[in-house]
Amino acid sequence: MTRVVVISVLLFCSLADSARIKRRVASQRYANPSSYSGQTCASMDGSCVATEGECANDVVPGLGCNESPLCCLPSVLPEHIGGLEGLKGPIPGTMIVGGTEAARNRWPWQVSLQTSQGFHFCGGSLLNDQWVLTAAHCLASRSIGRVVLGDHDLTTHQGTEVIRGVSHVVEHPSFQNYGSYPNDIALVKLDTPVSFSAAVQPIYLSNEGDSFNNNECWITGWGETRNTGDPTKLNELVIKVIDQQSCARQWQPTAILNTHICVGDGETGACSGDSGGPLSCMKNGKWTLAGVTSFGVAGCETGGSPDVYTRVSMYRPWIEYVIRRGGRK
Ligand SMILES: [Ca+2]
Repeated sequence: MTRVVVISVLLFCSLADSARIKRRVASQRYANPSSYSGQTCASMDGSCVATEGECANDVVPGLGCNESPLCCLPSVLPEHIGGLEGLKGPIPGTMIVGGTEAARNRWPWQVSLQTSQGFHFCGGSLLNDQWVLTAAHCLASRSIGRVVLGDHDLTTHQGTEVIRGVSHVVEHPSFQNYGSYPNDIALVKLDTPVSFSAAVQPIYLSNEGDSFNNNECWITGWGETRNTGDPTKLNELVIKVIDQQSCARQWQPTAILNTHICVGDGETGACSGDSGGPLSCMKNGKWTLAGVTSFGVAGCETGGSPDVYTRVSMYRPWIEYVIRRGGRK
């Protein structure tokens, strides 16, 4: 147990080319309107929006929109993004060992929890227009000064960022900040709701009983890369969910609880600064939040010990209860 440390960061790993290209295509869909020939807003399950602000950075001007609407805002759900072969994504982030820099705003539910001075210390996931899910241990030693949504490069302003303060923080009442960090989950209520855009979208919450062992899953974050990448940019890693028994064997059997979900091989995965961020899995055609980054082995690049995430599906009743009560105790 002495090797257990809280993760506050993630790395990224290489993925199958096909998956990478597919995702890149999805994330590039706003960048090159001329490549949408033959597409309509409706065929992308999009909607025409009539105010210029809603179009910002989502430039698919007039695609299937008549008269006053300015642009089409395509659905961000990946199942609607087929048929755009030929678009090329950004150059892969070759500096990241086994991983890559995420395409901009590919993970629009990813948020950065920062101090009031703008120091990123943890990630989180947007659940609706005012609530973010993160890890309770993120809040044990720091308080959130601001929540940044819609970001990619923490060092530059790209125009998609949305910044909010915090009105409520609700840690799970049974969280323990030691051992294997049971119930490492917390909810953060933004001081004012956000509007959704291509860069800011919620992720579906997993249901009780959901399993993700055979799903496409990714982890993301601005955490340490151990000199394998640039942590000022959002990094991503496709990662395999490890079955509970194997994970318990590789850790200590008592360390892995049924409220945990394990991923990866320990060589690549989460690291300091990634804590609280999402394990996003494709389930029934929707990106679904399967886990919250909790802990791993110190040093991060340690084979044989999967990263351990809080299994979100086990907490759905608690999450709904807290949100329904608006954060009141
Ligand atoms: Ca930025």
